[in-house]
Amino acid sequence: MKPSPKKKTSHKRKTFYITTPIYYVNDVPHIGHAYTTVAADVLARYKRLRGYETFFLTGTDEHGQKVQQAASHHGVDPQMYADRMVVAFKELWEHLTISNSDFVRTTEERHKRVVQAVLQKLQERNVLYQASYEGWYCLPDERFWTSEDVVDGKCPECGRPVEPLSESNYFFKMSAYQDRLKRHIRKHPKFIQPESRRNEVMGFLERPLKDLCISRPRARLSWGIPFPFDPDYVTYVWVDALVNYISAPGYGSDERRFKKWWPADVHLAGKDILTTHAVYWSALLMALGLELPKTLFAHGWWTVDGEKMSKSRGNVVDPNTMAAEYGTDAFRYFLLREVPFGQDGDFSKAAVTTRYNSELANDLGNLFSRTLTMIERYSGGVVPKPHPKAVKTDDRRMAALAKELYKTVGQEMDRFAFHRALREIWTLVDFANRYVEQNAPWNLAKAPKNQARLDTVLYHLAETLRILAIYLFPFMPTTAQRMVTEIGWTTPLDQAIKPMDYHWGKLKPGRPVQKGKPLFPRMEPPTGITKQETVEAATPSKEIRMESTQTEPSLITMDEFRRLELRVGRVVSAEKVAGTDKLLKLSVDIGTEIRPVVAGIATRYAPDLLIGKMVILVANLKPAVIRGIESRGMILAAGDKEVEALATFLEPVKPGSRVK
Ligand code: ME8
Repeated sequence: MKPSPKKKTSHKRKTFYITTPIYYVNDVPHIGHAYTTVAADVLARYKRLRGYETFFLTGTDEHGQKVQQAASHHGVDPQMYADRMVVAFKELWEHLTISNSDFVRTTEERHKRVVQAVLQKLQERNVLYQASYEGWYCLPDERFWTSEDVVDGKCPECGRPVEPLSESNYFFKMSAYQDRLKRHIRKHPKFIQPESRRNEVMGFLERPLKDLCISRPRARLSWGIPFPFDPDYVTYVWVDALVNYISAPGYGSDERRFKKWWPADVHLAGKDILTTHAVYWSALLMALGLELPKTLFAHGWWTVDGEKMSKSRGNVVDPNTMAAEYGTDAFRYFLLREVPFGQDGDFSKAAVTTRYNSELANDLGNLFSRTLTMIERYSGGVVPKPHPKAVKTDDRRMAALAKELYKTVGQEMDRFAFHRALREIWTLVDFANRYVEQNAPWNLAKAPKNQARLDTVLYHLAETLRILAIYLFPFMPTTAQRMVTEIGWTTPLDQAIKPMDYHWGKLKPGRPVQKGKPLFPRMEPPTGITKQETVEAATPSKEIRMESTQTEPSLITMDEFRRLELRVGRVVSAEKVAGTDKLLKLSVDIGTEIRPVVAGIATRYAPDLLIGKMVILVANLKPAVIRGIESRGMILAAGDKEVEALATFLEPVKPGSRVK
């Protein structure tokens, strides 16, 4: 008998490489820069927690006309100016607890060498040529435009005036890659995200692609990386900048390291630099014979109080000030919770305060401090032991919800839907808050016979908070670490934690808890917000809350109500679900999509009667599988036991309209 071949097991760790744009140093960073970098940090931390070895790159773009001009305006040479400005970026990333693995500056030798090697390679591969360029130049954007591009003498991208220009330059044969790039985008739906941006790039590629001018005569612009084979020219700042994504992980200097990280998993950027990344960078990579990044995600744009952010308007928001005022974690949370990633958003202090008070101070902070106070009061300050016989259905439900988060939060994070991931996490926060009210530990504490139940309830709360902290960590690292430490679980969350640690029951009874200062002390609304607007977020003192819940019916806040997404739907099809008398399977048009919904209304309505009816759909209800059919939402109907009437509208309404 032949010996069976030894099984080869691979111990290669999963890797994740994520980048931000490298930011121009001509000015100090603002919330736009903070946004991209915080988002990248959240993804990097999330991947690390899930066991990925992660390379997270950010840096600064230091060459080019913009920086040269800013330096001369300040009367210093560009390198000195860049050295000074880079400090503001590095300090901000520290202030915002950004966990980047590397910080690349385009003026570093390690980067300049690679840019020159890239140019040399392009020259050898015969994809460069010299030609005279007649066109228009947008000075602030450093972009050439043709006469067809220019709109009324203005830059088509930023709307500022352009200047005529004619000079000899080097061109990259970008047009040669047009068809290949289109094929690549079609074949890889995840390459450019969100989908609207992908369509935008495909639209752009419908027109013939022009070759790219990649040099600047040194006589006109000295602040750049010289061409290795023609010292009269420096490299166009965009080519210089894009190369950072390969120079930092070792292209041309450390092939093993480079192979480990490239292709990048995600390039994050704002929608302003979509074309340079999706088209220029892709074509350059193809010319170099390198793989394209797996995903390029272009997020939306922040305005401030409804206006474009600009120095001249004086409304530029300093992220340092925001972090100092609200706390770094609350600021990070707000940026990712407020706006669906990919869409534009508006920043206002009123919006930050409202979310801070209602979601962080009230929902999360209060849950945490109440739990610790109760453990101190009723369990001698140590994590109590749950008693299997005292476990009730609600406890199991809470544990099941905590378990589900691994999948639901993971799915949303992998789709870059940070706001939805947070919404998933908040389903557990909300559940736990209701659980406190319903189980009223302060009542249980009144009779010694309830001790087993009291211990079990408090354990379930503490364990829920431990698990919540793991999921919150990528968003609010300092708070989450404090939470687990105060609750007696000393695992450092900034490393890959063991898969078991996500499981229910890892918190050891008997460990002392340590209650610190409130996680999120309440904030006064900024001047200009009325009391009315924040009254729903106001919390009475802990004692009053504990006592009052014994007599008050369970009231919800306006904010809790607003979390319900109710939409107008039109029933487009209805059929009985086989094997039951009660259920109908409906397809409901909500404007943007058709939702499958399983509804228990079959005893009241025949399917045909419902076609075309307008209904109210709870659109943000967690999907459920009922009798093997996925149900994505719930329709509203009246009736105490049996359904008596469907809720509908007096006037005609469009499917998808919000019901409020
Ligand atoms: O473009 N809203 O650098 P940059 C959201 N050096 N994000 C914003 C924003 C806003 N209002 N303002 C800026 C450059 N950003 C080049 C990049 S990469 C190879 C070279 C963010 O300093 C967003 O990520 O102008 C945007 O893409 C980036 O800052 C532009 O930074």
